[in-house]
Amino acid sequence: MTKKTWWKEAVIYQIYPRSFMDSNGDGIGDIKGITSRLDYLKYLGIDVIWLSPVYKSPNDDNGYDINDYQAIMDEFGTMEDFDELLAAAHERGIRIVMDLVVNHTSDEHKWFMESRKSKINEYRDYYIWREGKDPQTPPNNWGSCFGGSAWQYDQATDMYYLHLFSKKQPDLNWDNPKVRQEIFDMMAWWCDKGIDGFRMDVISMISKTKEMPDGEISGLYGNFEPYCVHGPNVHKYLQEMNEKVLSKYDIMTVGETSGVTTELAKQYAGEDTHELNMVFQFEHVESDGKYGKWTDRKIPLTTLKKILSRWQTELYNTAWNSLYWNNHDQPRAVSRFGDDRPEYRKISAKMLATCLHMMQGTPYIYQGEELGMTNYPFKDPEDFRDIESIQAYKEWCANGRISHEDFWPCLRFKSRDNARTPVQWDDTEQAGFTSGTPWIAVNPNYREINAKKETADPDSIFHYYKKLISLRKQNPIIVYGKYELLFKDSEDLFVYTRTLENKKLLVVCSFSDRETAFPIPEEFIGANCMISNTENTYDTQTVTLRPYEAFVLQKPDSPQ
Ligand code: TEU
Ligand code: CA
Repeated sequence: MTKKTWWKEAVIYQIYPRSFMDSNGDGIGDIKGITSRLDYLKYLGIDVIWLSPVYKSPNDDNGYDINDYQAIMDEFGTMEDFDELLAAAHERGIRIVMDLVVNHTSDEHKWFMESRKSKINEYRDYYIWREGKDPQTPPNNWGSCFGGSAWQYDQATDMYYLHLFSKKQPDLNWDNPKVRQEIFDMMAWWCDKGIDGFRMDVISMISKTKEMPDGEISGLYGNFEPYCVHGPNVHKYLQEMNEKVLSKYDIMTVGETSGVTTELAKQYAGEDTHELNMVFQFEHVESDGKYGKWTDRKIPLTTLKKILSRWQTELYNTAWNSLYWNNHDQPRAVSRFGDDRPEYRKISAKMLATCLHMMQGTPYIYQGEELGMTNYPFKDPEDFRDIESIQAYKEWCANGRISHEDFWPCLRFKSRDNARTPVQWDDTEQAGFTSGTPWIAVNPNYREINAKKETADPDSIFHYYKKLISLRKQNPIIVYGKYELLFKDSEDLFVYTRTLENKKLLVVCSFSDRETAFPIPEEFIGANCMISNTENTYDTQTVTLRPYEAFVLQKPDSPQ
């Protein structure tokens, strides 16, 4: 049986600090900005903030390249600002989970600056160095996630270092016990400060095979996955981390584990495996690619249902799910899985929220999702700030592999910058995000879509999220009930039940922009409606669902 824990019952809100709220007019979101909006988050009802990285960083990848794990990025403020944020959050009963980026550091981290100096430097073995095949050729054909080779030549010692992301993000060598101890000490330092957990960046990539052969070519480079993802010692290292740090504190952990299967998740996040509390799986956001991850098409509903349902049933009573539609690396949920045309944006955003929040797992809301924020209307590659989007355009398009016409719709649909435009607070200049010039453009729809308007309107997406969150607090069945999918072959409807003891819920979500007839299952006729995104009633045998309608029925308790 699933043990009851606070993090299973929690709702998490992700903040990408650069784009959340700017307090001093330099156009960049900051920690004081976050503190100033805690009452808004309290009102929404969330329990935990996942804070994307706020550490010192040269910002090659917006803070995911860290050069000091125990200091705050200048643009974001000071350690005093952070302490104030943590205290102010705790006062309101909100916990803070830090982003832990320890697969790699910045190349400007002191460990790396030492490491590259000489082959006998005491930090040499903190990173992964190899001889080239010959002076002009890297050790193998692996490509990095952001384009180009995964190896960077370094003149000082005439060797290459491994970087699975940008060349300013060298991979740490987790096989070196000193590296592990440094990381564990740093984690304990943050825990002693009183933080409430870690979201662990690409934690499935920390262990690499000793042999590093060429990978299977996909595109211009070889694939490193079989050698670097879910590598030989990853579970051993996480168990060590758990024993030395995590188990000593009442904190929560979530691993970012791209490529994870349900089988692997049972190990990473099993009830009794002593590694992590939960992982992020990627199947539902990585099954739509056309050119690598790039695409302009929607995942078919039957595929989406199959994936999410498998995670629901496979992890039941053995491991724990995380639930999300989007984050700082993904396009906006309503544009991707819903329908952001003006007449459908609001209703489809509420439908997606219903569909996700009624499943088993800990739901994550990405900043602005509760407002129904949409993708940005990018016009040309100059509009991008994100290293991944900029590099992808160069690698796929500029060299003529694919025409601009074919690639552009995919790039603008999937670009991570869709999620990174500033949170739209009100209808004033720059959406109230900054009094200066924002580091990335505000979505021009901010006069229509903003927090001021959403909080004022009781029928808004914001208030719908607020209601879903409070329903979770009142109904253990939403957290602990058993999931079952109905109508699996429907391309229009996502329907499932949740069952706990003598209680049962029916969740019906239309993913269609047309009306759909839905036969209410016998046992739910006359049931209570817990929540709905329309004015419809559900007491007849067949209901005609509006486009993107969603509702939840609660069967009256059966006699015991
Ligand atoms: O993302 C790593 C990851 O799994 C990638 O697939 C990611 O989705 C990327 O967008 C490739 O398409 C994490 C962070 O969330 C991301 O922001 C960082 O850029 C990356 O690690 C490196 O730290
Ligand atoms: Ca600022």
